[in-house]
Amino acid sequence: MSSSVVRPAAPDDGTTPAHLPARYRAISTHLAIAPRVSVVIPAMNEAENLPYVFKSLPEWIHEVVLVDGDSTDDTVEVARVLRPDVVVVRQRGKGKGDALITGFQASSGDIIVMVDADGSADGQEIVSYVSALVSGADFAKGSRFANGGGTDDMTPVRKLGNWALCTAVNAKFGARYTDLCYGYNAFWRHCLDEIDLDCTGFEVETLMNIRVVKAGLKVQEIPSHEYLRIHGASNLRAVRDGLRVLKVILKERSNRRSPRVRAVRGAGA
Ligand SMILES: Nc1nc2c(ncn2[C@@H]2O[C@H](COP(=O)(O)OP(=O)(O)OP(=O)(O)O)[C@@H](O)[C@H]2O)c(=O)[nH]1
Ligand SMILES: [Mg+2]
Repeated sequence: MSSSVVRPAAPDDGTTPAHLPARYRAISTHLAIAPRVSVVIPAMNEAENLPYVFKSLPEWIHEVVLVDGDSTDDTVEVARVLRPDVVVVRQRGKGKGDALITGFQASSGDIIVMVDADGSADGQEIVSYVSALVSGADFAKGSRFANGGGTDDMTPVRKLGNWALCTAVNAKFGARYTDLCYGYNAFWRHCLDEIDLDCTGFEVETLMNIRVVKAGLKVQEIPSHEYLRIHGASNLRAVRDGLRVLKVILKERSNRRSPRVRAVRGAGA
């Protein structure tokens, strides 16, 4: 049977195709989206890394929100030179968790992507996160240990710690995660109302991963590659921060909400 459907030709450049309303942004020749994407970047003394981070961000994002943690180098100045439209906010308290919560509140997009400022995340992966969200996931959770992911940055001890904590979260909360303490994630803004973040430090990703499960949100893991920090030293202290993560797991366990299990493809619960 012949079809009379006339299919629009795929556009061959990055502009909005003529047959789409102007609010759609072309992401590739095969994908256009209406939602606005905010990239939230916590940064503390990352001036030397920002050129690499900003360069890897796709041009179709709506805004970049940089949350400065009282940097003593030129982090803010460099960000403004690289991207004059950057939204710079100074965090109120201390710690990465506090910075991210501040940045989420300051952002205006429908989708929020969390990206570290140390050059370990490739901004070109954002399309994978956004694709998962526009096709039905509530929360797109990066994973270095899903097929296709990887890490150049984790020591064997940190891998072991992350695995043990991830196993505990899976057992206690009925998730099927392959990674836990990873900073590259994306989600629809409505998730913030459901997970009600209240933390300050590096335990923030764990808290998010637990609360999205408890809230019954659709989680899809996105394979992601973590590169080495380019310049500077890590702010993470494995034992101190590992214990903070463990504390969050125990606290969330004793403070259970009834989970509604709705898995999308891959991990999540
Ligand atoms: N604003 C702000 N940013 C922070 C703070 N602590 C860490 N960051 C940023 O959070 C991101 C992740 O911190 P890192 O020090 O790279 O820690 P990590 O990625 O968990 O650990 P490594 O794998 O060792 O790099 C980086 O962009 C830091 O600059 C903070 O207190 N305030
Ligand atoms: Mg890092």
